[in-house]
Amino acid sequence: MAKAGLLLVGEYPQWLLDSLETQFELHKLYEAEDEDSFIKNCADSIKAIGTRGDLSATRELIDQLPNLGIIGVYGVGFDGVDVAAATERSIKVTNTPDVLTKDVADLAVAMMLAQSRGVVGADNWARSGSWASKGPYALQRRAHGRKAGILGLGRIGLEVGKRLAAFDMDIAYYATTEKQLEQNWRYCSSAVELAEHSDYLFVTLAANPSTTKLVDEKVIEAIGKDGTLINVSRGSTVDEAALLSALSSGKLGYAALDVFNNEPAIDSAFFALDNVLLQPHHASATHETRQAMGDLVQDNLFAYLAGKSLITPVN
Ligand code: 8YV
Repeated sequence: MAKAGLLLVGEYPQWLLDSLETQFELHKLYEAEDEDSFIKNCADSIKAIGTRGDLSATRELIDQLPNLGIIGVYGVGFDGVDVAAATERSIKVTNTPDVLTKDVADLAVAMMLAQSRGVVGADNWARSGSWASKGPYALQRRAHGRKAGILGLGRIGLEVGKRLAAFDMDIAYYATTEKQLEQNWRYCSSAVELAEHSDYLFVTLAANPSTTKLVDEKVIEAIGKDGTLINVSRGSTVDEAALLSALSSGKLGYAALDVFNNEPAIDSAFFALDNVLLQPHHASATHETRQAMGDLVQDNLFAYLAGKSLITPVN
């Protein structure tokens, strides 16, 4: 019997492709010269889509696949998937939560420290010989003991907060409702209130229509000329034009960003700014976590083929 078709929207690690191929016929849409004809040629055989947190599965694509039963996301964020369109046809959607939470939180804290202490610039200073020829590197900014704000207290936000507590930071958070926490973190009922509290504002929101540009001009300016915005969620949660304007004018002091609009071809205006730390959307990109994410997306897809319960469904 012919293997079920798996339509891959974006690249997966080779080890994962090799393993998926034991049970699926792989169709690599990202290699197609003409996507429309590629899809038409394999549409009837496709039982599953494999996509990623930074990629999509649109209603237009879903509607072209009459026998589609599952969309597996290699990532925790499924904002690129039209879940409503999938659900209308009882197509299941799965993601890879939990296995990446702590690595993402680690990088968020690393970005705070790298930005506040000038780690990248200091490396360049030492490596270029400036230390010998020009003397000590410029003084930087303290992180421990300062005020931290966590915008979105889901799995990742909670792990960020646990890490920041070890830095003796005064922690507050924003969520749609106040949470019953073990920690005595202050609840702020708006993003602006949280920003006004924060020296370091961490964006750990889930990306969805209600969080699009939640970090707007008012929030950005409330962080202030001495404050730092740190984003490990999605570019869509921040008004990027307002961010660039505030960083350029000094209304916002600093930023440390792992996510952007239009990745990977991000706005070149970022490149001219010396008060922003740029990271290439790699918060989950460790060997261990990407292995665990791959295992989980595969476990979901194989469970679907076997008619078993899915491990991490989102609908
Ligand atoms: C990656 C992510 O972008 O988990 C997510 O939603 O954004 C990241 O883990 C991606 O999913 C893996 O390539």
